[in-house]
Amino acid sequence: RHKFWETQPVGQFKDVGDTSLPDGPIEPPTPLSEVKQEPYNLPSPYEWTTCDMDSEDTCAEVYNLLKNNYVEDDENMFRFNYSKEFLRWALRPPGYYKSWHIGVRAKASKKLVAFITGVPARIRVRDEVVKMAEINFLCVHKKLRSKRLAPVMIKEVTRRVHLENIWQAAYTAGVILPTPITTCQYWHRSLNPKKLIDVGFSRVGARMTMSRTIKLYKLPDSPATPGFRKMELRDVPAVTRLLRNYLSQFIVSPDFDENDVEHWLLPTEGVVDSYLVESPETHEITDFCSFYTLPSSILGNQNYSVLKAAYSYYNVSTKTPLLQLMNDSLIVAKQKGFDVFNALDVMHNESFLKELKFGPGDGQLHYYLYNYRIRNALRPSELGLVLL
Ligand code: YNC
Ligand code: MG
Repeated sequence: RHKFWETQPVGQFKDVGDTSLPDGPIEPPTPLSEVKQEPYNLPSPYEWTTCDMDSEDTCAEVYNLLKNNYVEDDENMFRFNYSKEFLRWALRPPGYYKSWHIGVRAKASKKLVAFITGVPARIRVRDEVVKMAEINFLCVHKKLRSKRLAPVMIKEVTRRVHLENIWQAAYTAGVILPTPITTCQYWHRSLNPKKLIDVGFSRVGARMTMSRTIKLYKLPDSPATPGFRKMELRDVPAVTRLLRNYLSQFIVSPDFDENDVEHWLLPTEGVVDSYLVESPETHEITDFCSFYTLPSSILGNQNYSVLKAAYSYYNVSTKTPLLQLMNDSLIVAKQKGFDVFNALDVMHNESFLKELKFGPGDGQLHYYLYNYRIRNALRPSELGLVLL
Protein backbone atom coordinates (compact mmCIF):
# COMPACT_ATOMS: atom_id res chain seq x y z
CA ARG A 1 0.00 0.00 0.00
CA HIS A 2 2.92 2.36 0.66
CA LYS A 3 5.28 1.52 -2.23
CA PHE A 4 7.83 4.05 -0.98
CA TRP A 5 7.43 3.97 2.79
CA GLU A 6 7.57 0.16 2.86
CA THR A 7 11.22 0.43 1.71
CA GLN A 8 12.23 2.87 4.45
CA PRO A 9 13.61 2.26 7.98
CA VAL A 10 10.44 3.33 9.80
CA GLY A 11 8.09 1.37 12.02
CA GLN A 12 5.94 -0.68 9.63
CA PHE A 13 2.21 -1.32 10.13
CA LYS A 14 2.85 -5.10 10.01
CA ASP A 15 5.13 -4.79 13.06
CA VAL A 16 2.67 -2.88 15.26
CA GLY A 17 2.36 -4.78 18.52
CA ASP A 18 5.45 -6.95 17.88
CA THR A 19 7.17 -6.77 21.26
CA SER A 20 10.23 -8.76 20.07
CA LEU A 21 11.56 -5.70 18.20
CA PRO A 22 13.65 -3.42 20.43
CA ASP A 23 13.13 0.34 20.81
CA GLY A 24 15.85 2.46 19.21
CA PRO A 25 17.57 2.70 15.79
CA ILE A 26 16.10 0.37 13.14
CA GLU A 27 19.29 0.34 11.01
CA PRO A 28 22.86 1.05 12.18
CA PRO A 29 24.75 3.94 10.56
CA THR A 30 26.76 3.02 7.46
CA PRO A 31 30.35 4.27 6.98
CA LEU A 32 30.25 7.78 5.48
CA SER A 33 32.27 6.52 2.51
CA GLU A 34 29.31 4.27 1.63
CA VAL A 35 26.81 7.15 1.50
CA LYS A 36 25.89 7.90 -2.11
CA GLN A 37 28.04 10.86 -3.22
CA GLU A 38 25.83 12.11 -6.10
CA PRO A 39 22.28 13.46 -5.83
CA TYR A 40 19.37 11.17 -6.78
CA ASN A 41 18.10 11.46 -10.35
CA LEU A 42 15.17 13.74 -11.03
CA PRO A 43 12.92 13.47 -14.11
CA SER A 44 14.97 15.17 -16.85
CA PRO A 45 13.03 18.49 -17.04
CA TYR A 46 14.06 19.24 -13.41
CA GLU A 47 17.26 19.99 -11.51
CA TRP A 48 18.31 20.25 -7.85
CA THR A 49 19.08 23.62 -6.29
CA THR A 50 20.29 24.50 -2.83
CA CYS A 51 18.19 27.38 -1.52
CA ASP A 52 20.21 30.14 0.13
CA MET A 53 17.75 31.56 2.65
CA ASP A 54 20.12 34.53 3.25
CA SER A 55 19.28 35.68 -0.27
CA GLU A 56 16.22 37.93 -0.39
CA ASP A 57 15.36 36.64 -3.89
CA THR A 58 15.61 32.94 -3.02
CA CYS A 59 13.68 33.44 0.21
CA ALA A 60 10.94 35.18 -1.82
CA GLU A 61 10.82 32.26 -4.29
CA VAL A 62 10.42 29.76 -1.44
CA TYR A 63 7.83 32.00 0.20
CA ASN A 64 5.79 32.17 -3.01
CA LEU A 65 6.01 28.41 -3.71
CA LEU A 66 4.67 27.68 -0.22
CA LYS A 67 2.11 30.50 -0.27
CA ASN A 68 0.54 29.00 -3.38
CA ASN A 69 1.13 25.25 -2.93
CA TYR A 70 1.66 24.29 0.72
CA VAL A 71 -0.73 22.74 3.27
CA GLU A 72 -4.49 23.37 3.04
CA ASP A 73 -7.30 22.26 5.34
CA ASP A 74 -9.55 19.38 4.22
CA GLU A 75 -12.15 21.76 2.74
CA ASN A 76 -9.53 23.86 0.88
CA MET A 77 -10.69 27.05 2.60
CA PHE A 78 -7.33 28.02 4.12
CA ARG A 79 -3.66 27.57 3.18
CA PHE A 80 -0.64 28.13 5.46
CA ASN A 81 1.13 31.39 4.67
CA TYR A 82 4.49 31.22 6.47
CA SER A 83 6.18 34.65 6.32
CA LYS A 84 9.69 35.14 4.94
CA GLU A 85 10.95 36.14 8.40
CA PHE A 86 9.42 32.96 9.80
CA LEU A 87 11.07 30.79 7.12
CA ARG A 88 14.45 32.39 7.85
CA TRP A 89 13.96 31.72 11.57
CA ALA A 90 12.73 28.16 11.09
CA LEU A 91 15.54 27.23 8.69
CA ARG A 92 18.58 28.87 10.30
CA PRO A 93 18.84 27.56 13.89
CA PRO A 94 22.24 26.98 15.55
CA GLY A 95 24.38 24.63 13.44
CA TYR A 96 22.02 24.56 10.42
CA TYR A 97 23.24 23.19 7.07
CA LYS A 98 22.50 25.19 3.94
CA SER A 99 22.73 21.88 2.01
CA TRP A 100 19.53 20.72 3.79
CA HIS A 101 17.44 23.52 2.20
CA ILE A 102 16.64 21.69 -0.99
CA GLY A 103 14.75 22.99 -3.99
CA VAL A 104 13.82 21.61 -7.39
CA ARG A 105 13.72 23.91 -10.42
CA ALA A 106 12.36 23.47 -13.93
CA LYS A 107 15.55 23.43 -16.08
CA ALA A 108 14.00 25.53 -18.86
CA SER A 109 12.39 28.35 -16.86
CA LYS A 110 14.43 28.02 -13.61
CA LYS A 111 11.12 28.26 -11.77
CA LEU A 112 11.16 26.73 -8.25
CA VAL A 113 8.66 23.85 -8.29
CA ALA A 114 9.41 21.81 -5.17
CA PHE A 115 11.05 22.15 -1.76
CA ILE A 116 12.02 20.14 1.32
CA THR A 117 14.11 21.11 4.34
CA GLY A 118 15.91 19.72 7.33
CA VAL A 119 17.36 21.44 10.37
CA PRO A 120 19.53 19.74 13.01
CA ALA A 121 18.14 19.10 16.49
CA ARG A 122 19.00 17.04 19.54
CA ILE A 123 15.90 15.06 20.45
CA ARG A 124 15.67 13.08 23.67
CA VAL A 125 13.77 9.78 23.51
CA ARG A 126 13.36 8.42 27.05
CA ASP A 127 16.92 8.77 28.46
CA GLU A 128 18.80 8.95 25.17
CA VAL A 129 19.64 12.18 23.36
CA VAL A 130 19.75 11.53 19.61
CA LYS A 131 21.05 13.90 16.91
CA MET A 132 18.26 14.20 14.38
CA ALA A 133 17.06 16.22 11.43
CA GLU A 134 13.69 17.90 11.73
CA ILE A 135 12.15 17.62 8.26
CA ASN A 136 9.61 20.22 7.18
CA PHE A 137 8.20 22.27 4.28
CA LEU A 138 7.90 19.33 1.87
CA CYS A 139 6.03 20.88 -1.04
CA VAL A 140 5.47 19.96 -4.67
CA HIS A 141 3.83 22.47 -7.01
CA LYS A 142 0.13 21.67 -7.55
CA LYS A 143 0.73 20.97 -11.25
CA LEU A 144 3.37 18.31 -10.48
CA ARG A 145 1.44 16.24 -7.95
CA SER A 146 1.14 12.41 -7.97
CA LYS A 147 4.26 11.96 -10.12
CA ARG A 148 6.30 10.32 -7.31
CA LEU A 149 8.50 13.40 -6.90
CA ALA A 150 8.03 13.38 -3.11
CA PRO A 151 9.89 10.06 -2.58
CA VAL A 152 12.88 11.40 -4.57
CA MET A 153 12.93 14.55 -2.45
CA ILE A 154 12.73 12.53 0.76
CA LYS A 155 15.56 10.25 -0.40
CA GLU A 156 17.70 13.26 -1.34
CA VAL A 157 17.24 15.02 2.00
CA THR A 158 17.99 11.70 3.71
CA ARG A 159 21.22 11.38 1.74
CA ARG A 160 22.31 14.91 2.69
CA VAL A 161 21.45 14.28 6.35
CA HIS A 162 23.52 11.07 6.25
CA LEU A 163 26.48 13.04 4.78
CA GLU A 164 26.52 14.98 8.08
CA ASN A 165 26.65 11.67 9.97
CA ILE A 166 23.07 12.01 11.23
CA TRP A 167 20.85 8.92 10.93
CA GLN A 168 17.51 9.80 12.55
CA ALA A 169 14.80 12.36 11.81
CA ALA A 170 11.56 13.74 13.27
CA TYR A 171 8.62 15.09 11.23
CA THR A 172 4.89 15.66 11.38
CA ALA A 173 2.21 15.27 8.72
CA GLY A 174 -1.54 15.50 8.41
CA VAL A 175 -1.56 12.17 6.53
CA ILE A 176 -1.16 8.69 8.02
CA LEU A 177 2.14 7.07 7.11
CA PRO A 178 3.97 4.10 8.65
CA THR A 179 3.79 4.68 11.64
CA PRO A 180 2.96 7.55 13.98
CA ILE A 181 4.65 7.74 17.40
CA THR A 182 1.56 9.69 18.44
CA THR A 183 -1.46 11.39 16.90
CA CYS A 184 -2.43 14.82 18.16
CA GLN A 185 -5.38 17.08 17.71
CA TYR A 186 -5.47 20.83 17.19
CA TRP A 187 -7.74 22.94 19.39
CA HIS A 188 -8.77 26.49 18.49
CA ARG A 189 -9.56 29.41 20.77
CA SER A 190 -11.50 32.20 19.03
CA LEU A 191 -10.09 35.66 19.69
CA ASN A 192 -12.00 37.46 16.92
CA PRO A 193 -15.15 35.31 16.65
CA LYS A 194 -16.96 37.61 14.23
CA LYS A 195 -14.20 37.33 11.60
CA LEU A 196 -13.80 33.57 12.20
CA ILE A 197 -17.51 33.09 11.56
CA ASP A 198 -17.54 35.45 8.55
CA VAL A 199 -14.72 33.52 6.84
CA GLY A 200 -16.22 30.10 7.64
CA PHE A 201 -13.53 29.05 10.14
CA SER A 202 -16.18 28.62 12.82
CA ARG A 203 -19.96 28.73 13.10
CA VAL A 204 -22.41 30.37 15.45
CA GLY A 205 -23.20 27.55 17.88
CA ALA A 206 -26.62 26.07 18.49
CA ARG A 207 -28.79 28.35 20.63
CA MET A 208 -26.21 31.16 20.20
CA THR A 209 -26.31 34.56 18.53
CA MET A 210 -23.38 36.59 17.16
CA SER A 211 -23.49 39.00 20.10
CA ARG A 212 -23.59 36.18 22.68
CA THR A 213 -20.67 34.52 20.86
CA ILE A 214 -18.62 37.73 20.97
CA LYS A 215 -19.35 38.09 24.69
CA LEU A 216 -18.42 34.44 25.35
CA TYR A 217 -14.91 34.91 23.93
CA LYS A 218 -14.25 38.38 25.42
CA LEU A 219 -10.93 38.70 27.27
CA PRO A 220 -9.51 41.31 29.67
CA ASP A 221 -7.37 44.07 28.15
CA SER A 222 -4.15 43.10 29.91
CA PRO A 223 -2.56 40.06 31.58
CA ALA A 224 -3.49 39.40 35.23
CA THR A 225 -0.35 37.79 36.64
CA PRO A 226 1.95 40.16 38.62
CA GLY A 227 5.46 40.08 37.08
CA PHE A 228 4.23 38.87 33.66
CA ARG A 229 6.53 40.40 31.01
CA LYS A 230 8.18 39.80 27.65
CA MET A 231 11.25 37.52 27.65
CA GLU A 232 14.60 39.33 27.14
CA LEU A 233 18.14 38.22 26.20
CA ARG A 234 19.23 38.32 29.87
CA ASP A 235 16.54 35.70 30.65
CA VAL A 236 18.05 33.00 28.41
CA PRO A 237 19.91 31.11 31.20
CA ALA A 238 16.89 31.07 33.55
CA VAL A 239 14.44 30.11 30.77
CA THR A 240 16.78 27.32 29.63
CA ARG A 241 16.90 25.86 33.18
CA LEU A 242 13.12 26.15 33.57
CA LEU A 243 12.42 24.57 30.19
CA ARG A 244 14.98 21.74 30.47
CA ASN A 245 13.60 20.78 33.84
CA TYR A 246 10.02 20.85 32.54
CA LEU A 247 10.65 18.94 29.31
CA SER A 248 12.53 16.14 31.09
CA GLN A 249 9.20 14.60 32.18
CA PHE A 250 8.05 13.82 28.61
CA ILE A 251 9.05 10.70 26.68
CA VAL A 252 10.12 12.64 23.58
CA SER A 253 11.32 16.25 23.73
CA PRO A 254 14.02 18.53 22.33
CA ASP A 255 17.25 18.80 24.36
CA PHE A 256 17.54 22.60 24.34
CA ASP A 257 20.74 24.39 25.41
CA GLU A 258 21.10 28.17 25.86
CA ASN A 259 21.92 28.72 22.17
CA ASP A 260 18.77 26.86 21.15
CA VAL A 261 16.64 28.83 23.60
CA GLU A 262 18.07 32.11 22.35
CA HIS A 263 17.22 31.12 18.78
CA TRP A 264 13.86 29.38 19.26
CA LEU A 265 12.36 31.33 22.16
CA LEU A 266 13.77 34.84 22.35
CA PRO A 267 11.01 37.05 20.89
CA THR A 268 11.36 37.78 17.16
CA GLU A 269 8.89 40.37 15.86
CA GLY A 270 6.07 38.75 13.92
CA VAL A 271 7.57 35.26 14.34
CA VAL A 272 7.75 34.11 17.95
CA ASP A 273 6.48 35.71 21.16
CA SER A 274 7.61 34.67 24.64
CA TYR A 275 6.55 35.89 28.05
CA LEU A 276 7.57 34.91 31.53
CA VAL A 277 6.65 35.54 35.13
CA GLU A 278 9.35 37.18 37.23
CA SER A 279 8.45 37.04 40.91
CA PRO A 280 8.02 40.66 42.11
CA GLU A 281 9.56 39.62 45.46
CA THR A 282 12.46 37.29 44.60
CA HIS A 283 12.95 38.19 40.90
CA GLU A 284 13.01 34.47 40.22
CA ILE A 285 11.70 33.36 36.79
CA THR A 286 8.92 30.93 37.71
CA ASP A 287 6.78 30.53 34.59
CA PHE A 288 7.08 30.83 30.83
CA CYS A 289 4.78 30.80 27.80
CA SER A 290 5.30 31.24 24.07
CA PHE A 291 3.52 31.13 20.74
CA TYR A 292 4.53 31.46 17.10
CA THR A 293 2.89 33.41 14.28
CA LEU A 294 1.58 31.43 11.32
CA PRO A 295 -1.08 33.17 9.22
CA SER A 296 -3.22 31.31 6.71
CA SER A 297 -4.47 32.66 3.38
CA ILE A 298 -8.24 32.66 3.23
CA LEU A 299 -9.14 31.20 -0.15
CA GLY A 300 -11.95 32.92 -2.03
CA ASN A 301 -13.48 35.26 0.57
CA GLN A 302 -14.66 38.71 -0.53
CA ASN A 303 -13.92 40.50 2.72
CA TYR A 304 -10.79 38.92 4.19
CA SER A 305 -7.57 37.48 2.73
CA VAL A 306 -5.55 36.48 5.82
CA LEU A 307 -6.36 34.67 9.05
CA LYS A 308 -3.95 35.72 11.80
CA ALA A 309 -3.20 32.64 13.88
CA ALA A 310 -0.99 32.18 16.95
CA TYR A 311 0.22 28.65 17.72
CA SER A 312 1.02 27.59 21.28
CA TYR A 313 4.72 26.64 21.47
CA TYR A 314 6.43 25.80 24.79
CA ASN A 315 4.78 26.68 28.12
CA VAL A 316 6.11 26.01 31.63
CA SER A 317 4.31 26.66 34.89
CA THR A 318 5.87 26.18 38.32
CA LYS A 319 4.12 28.90 40.41
CA THR A 320 1.41 30.45 38.24
CA PRO A 321 -1.33 27.90 37.49
CA LEU A 322 -1.02 26.83 33.82
CA LEU A 323 -4.64 27.88 33.26
CA GLN A 324 -3.89 31.45 34.39
CA LEU A 325 -0.62 31.58 32.45
CA MET A 326 -2.35 30.47 29.24
CA ASN A 327 -5.18 32.94 29.83
CA ASP A 328 -2.54 35.69 29.95
CA SER A 329 -1.07 34.26 26.73
CA LEU A 330 -4.53 34.53 25.09
CA ILE A 331 -4.82 38.13 26.33
CA VAL A 332 -1.50 39.22 24.79
CA ALA A 333 -2.29 37.35 21.55
CA LYS A 334 -5.64 39.16 21.36
CA GLN A 335 -3.89 42.49 22.07
CA LYS A 336 -1.48 41.76 19.18
CA GLY A 337 -4.37 41.34 16.75
CA PHE A 338 -4.48 37.55 16.31
CA ASP A 339 -7.84 36.13 15.23
CA VAL A 340 -7.35 32.66 16.70
CA PHE A 341 -5.03 30.88 19.13
CA ASN A 342 -4.27 27.24 18.27
CA ALA A 343 -2.84 24.54 20.52
CA LEU A 344 -2.15 20.82 20.21
CA ASP A 345 -3.16 18.40 22.97
CA VAL A 346 0.56 17.79 23.74
CA MET A 347 2.34 18.18 27.11
CA HIS A 348 -0.11 19.46 29.76
CA ASN A 349 -2.31 21.33 27.30
CA GLU A 350 -5.37 19.14 27.97
CA SER A 351 -5.57 20.71 31.43
CA PHE A 352 -6.57 24.14 30.09
CA LEU A 353 -8.12 23.61 26.64
CA LYS A 354 -11.76 23.14 27.62
CA GLU A 355 -11.74 25.63 30.47
CA LEU A 356 -10.21 28.36 28.31
CA LYS A 357 -12.90 27.77 25.62
CA PHE A 358 -10.75 26.09 22.99
CA GLY A 359 -12.82 23.90 20.66
CA PRO A 360 -11.50 20.72 19.00
CA GLY A 361 -10.48 21.06 15.35
CA ASP A 362 -11.01 18.52 12.61
CA GLY A 363 -7.90 16.94 11.13
CA GLN A 364 -5.13 15.38 13.13
CA LEU A 365 -1.39 15.88 13.28
CA HIS A 366 0.70 12.70 13.27
CA TYR A 367 4.25 12.71 14.66
CA TYR A 368 6.92 10.42 13.17
CA LEU A 369 10.52 9.37 13.74
CA TYR A 370 12.73 8.07 10.90
CA ASN A 371 15.02 5.13 11.71
CA TYR A 372 14.01 5.04 15.37
CA ARG A 373 11.44 2.56 16.64
CA ILE A 374 9.14 3.23 19.57
CA ARG A 375 7.16 0.02 20.12
CA ASN A 376 4.23 1.54 21.97
CA ALA A 377 2.66 4.70 20.61
CA LEU A 378 2.72 7.62 23.06
CA ARG A 379 -0.23 9.54 24.36
CA PRO A 380 -0.13 13.16 23.11
CA SER A 381 0.40 14.24 26.75
CA GLU A 382 3.65 12.21 26.79
CA LEU A 383 5.04 14.26 23.90
CA GLY A 384 7.13 17.36 24.69
CA LEU A 385 7.92 18.38 21.11
CA VAL A 386 6.33 21.08 18.93
CA LEU A 387 7.44 21.26 15.29
CA LEU A 388 6.68 24.30 13.13
C1 YNC B 1 4.06 13.58 3.60
N1 YNC B 1 3.44 14.69 4.02
O1 YNC B 1 2.54 8.39 1.10
P1 YNC B 1 3.79 5.77 -0.52
S1 YNC B 1 4.46 17.65 6.05
C2 YNC B 1 5.76 12.00 3.86
N2 YNC B 1 5.14 13.13 4.28
O2 YNC B 1 4.37 7.30 -0.68
P2 YNC B 1 4.01 11.84 -4.84
C3 YNC B 1 4.34 11.72 2.10
N3 YNC B 1 5.40 11.29 2.79
O3 YNC B 1 2.59 5.91 0.38
P3 YNC B 1 2.53 14.23 -4.20
C4 YNC B 1 3.64 12.88 2.45
N4 YNC B 1 2.63 13.07 1.57
O4 YNC B 1 3.44 5.32 -1.88
C5 YNC B 1 2.71 12.06 0.71
N5 YNC B 1 3.72 11.26 1.02
O5 YNC B 1 4.87 4.99 0.13
C6 YNC B 1 4.14 10.04 0.33
N6 YNC B 1 1.13 18.80 -0.64
O6 YNC B 1 4.53 10.83 -3.71
C7 YNC B 1 2.96 9.17 -0.02
N7 YNC B 1 3.22 19.08 2.54
O7 YNC B 1 5.12 12.73 -5.25
C8 YNC B 1 3.53 8.33 -1.15
O8 YNC B 1 2.87 12.66 -4.07
C9 YNC B 1 4.40 9.32 -1.88
O9 YNC B 1 2.81 14.71 -5.57
C10 YNC B 1 3.65 9.96 -3.07
O10 YNC B 1 3.57 14.95 -3.21
C11 YNC B 1 3.37 14.92 -1.80
O11 YNC B 1 6.67 18.74 5.37
C12 YNC B 1 3.39 16.36 -1.27
O12 YNC B 1 1.05 18.66 2.56
C13 YNC B 1 3.13 16.30 0.23
O13 YNC B 1 2.99 19.48 -1.73
C14 YNC B 1 4.79 16.94 -1.52
O14 YNC B 1 1.08 16.55 -1.93
C15 YNC B 1 2.34 17.20 -2.00
O15 YNC B 1 1.16 14.45 -3.66
C16 YNC B 1 2.19 18.60 -1.45
O16 YNC B 1 3.37 11.10 -5.96
C17 YNC B 1 0.80 20.08 0.00
O17 YNC B 1 4.72 10.36 -0.94
C18 YNC B 1 1.82 20.40 1.08
C19 YNC B 1 1.98 19.30 2.12
C20 YNC B 1 3.62 18.12 3.54
C21 YNC B 1 3.81 18.78 4.88
C22 YNC B 1 6.18 17.82 5.94
C23 YNC B 1 7.02 16.73 6.58
C24 YNC B 1 7.56 15.85 5.48
C25 YNC B 1 8.27 14.63 6.00
C26 YNC B 1 8.85 13.80 4.88
C27 YNC B 1 9.49 12.53 5.36
C28 YNC B 1 10.84 12.77 5.97
C29 YNC B 1 11.52 11.48 6.35
C30 YNC B 1 12.88 11.70 7.05
C31 YNC B 1 13.96 12.15 6.07
C32 YNC B 1 15.36 12.35 6.73
C33 YNC B 1 15.86 11.00 7.20
C34 YNC B 1 17.19 11.07 7.84
C35 YNC B 1 18.11 10.65 8.40
MG1 MG C 1 4.80 14.28 -7.61
